[in-house]
Amino acid sequence: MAKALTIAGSDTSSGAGIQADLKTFSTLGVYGTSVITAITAQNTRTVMKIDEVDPAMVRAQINAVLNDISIDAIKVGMVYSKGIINAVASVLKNVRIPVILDPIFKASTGAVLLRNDAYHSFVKRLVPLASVITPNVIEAEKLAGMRIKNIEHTKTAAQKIAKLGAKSVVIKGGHMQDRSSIDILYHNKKFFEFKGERIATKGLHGAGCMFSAALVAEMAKGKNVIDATKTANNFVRNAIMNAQKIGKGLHVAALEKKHYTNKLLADLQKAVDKLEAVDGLGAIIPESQSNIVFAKPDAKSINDIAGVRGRIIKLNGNVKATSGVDFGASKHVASAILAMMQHDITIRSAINIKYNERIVAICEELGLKISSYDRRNEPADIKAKEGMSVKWGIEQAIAKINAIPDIVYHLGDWGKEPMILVFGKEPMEVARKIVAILSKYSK
Ligand code: PXL
Repeated sequence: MAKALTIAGSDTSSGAGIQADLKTFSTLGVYGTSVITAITAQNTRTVMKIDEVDPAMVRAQINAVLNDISIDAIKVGMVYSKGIINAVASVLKNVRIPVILDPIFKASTGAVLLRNDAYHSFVKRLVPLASVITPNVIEAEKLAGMRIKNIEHTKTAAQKIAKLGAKSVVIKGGHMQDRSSIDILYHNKKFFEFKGERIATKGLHGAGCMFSAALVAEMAKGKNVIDATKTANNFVRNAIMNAQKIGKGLHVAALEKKHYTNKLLADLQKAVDKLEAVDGLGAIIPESQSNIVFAKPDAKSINDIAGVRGRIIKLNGNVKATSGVDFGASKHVASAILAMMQHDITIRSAINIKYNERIVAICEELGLKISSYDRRNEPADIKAKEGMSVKWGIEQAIAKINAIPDIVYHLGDWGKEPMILVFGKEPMEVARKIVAILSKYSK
């Protein structure tokens, strides 16, 4: 098992710091060890008190771990004081394990997490030890000594930070004002961009810690910096989309899913969990990602149909739901189910997957009933009406074979990705069909 070490501060709210790091390591299948540099008393609203750990104790903790456990990658987060920085640097300068340095200067709630009189030591002693440094835009501005207003500035700042001695630099785009959020990696004198739609949040705690911890976990597993950054970017988008209000203040980036008391939502969530556990399922997820839905028996509108809030996305070859399940969370797949239920009230669940001829052939081999429609034949008045296309397509597919199909596909159209819909009576049945398809597909 890959093993990682985080050297960071404790956060009582567990949204950030050591606690977030360990949760992230576990979720990504890496064994996490931890060295505590400082103890904070904090909640989602404020940091009330910080006590630093005696530097000799920090050194002893690091040695205790490294002298026994073969660690594959190390994260350094909150270090707070000159004494702690010296303790950490003096041990790490003699180890040959990749160090991912997350410069923690201030908490999202404003508290100082690196003392002013420690900044110089941070730059001189820790930054040169970093295989990767992961500032957000605000931290990058301080490190590079310049303002960052756009991507070009970000790239210049990354080069300046590399000159301080960090081998690779990731500047996280989350604090920029653009519509999309772009993480920029500067590595081997080249730039790599990791882009995504900006996610609206109501003030967030912990996302930065999870990003660097995910990067550490992936590097511990042996991924290179580029692939690890891509996964970390994906992973944190998930955690942000799934942010939870756990206290009265900032929401926290979260990996935990809600437990559903509503039976229909719980059944759908169970199927989502099953899909997440299927190895290699990412291979049949379309570019525009997937959703799985489950309708109330008497569903009249998409608000009566539950789906994954966000999507089911490809992550590391497998899949991950970006959030929990809820009514009204799907538009397309839910519209397909509504159309289907007009013909057979028992068909209440569906998922969309990638189209290709091989998958259709496999469905045939499995004895599934298949139909299709051609989006290019769609009448203009239907195309013009939001949400009508899918209904029209399902009607066509049912009429074509004069029966209720298990599988409906279309070959796409201008700007529309070809797609397969897999139907069933309930989500677990749909999930079982997906597992059967994949097991033939990955042979
Ligand atoms: O989010 C940065 C951070 C890191 N480490 C600890 C923290 C915080 C933010 O509050 O408390 C311990």
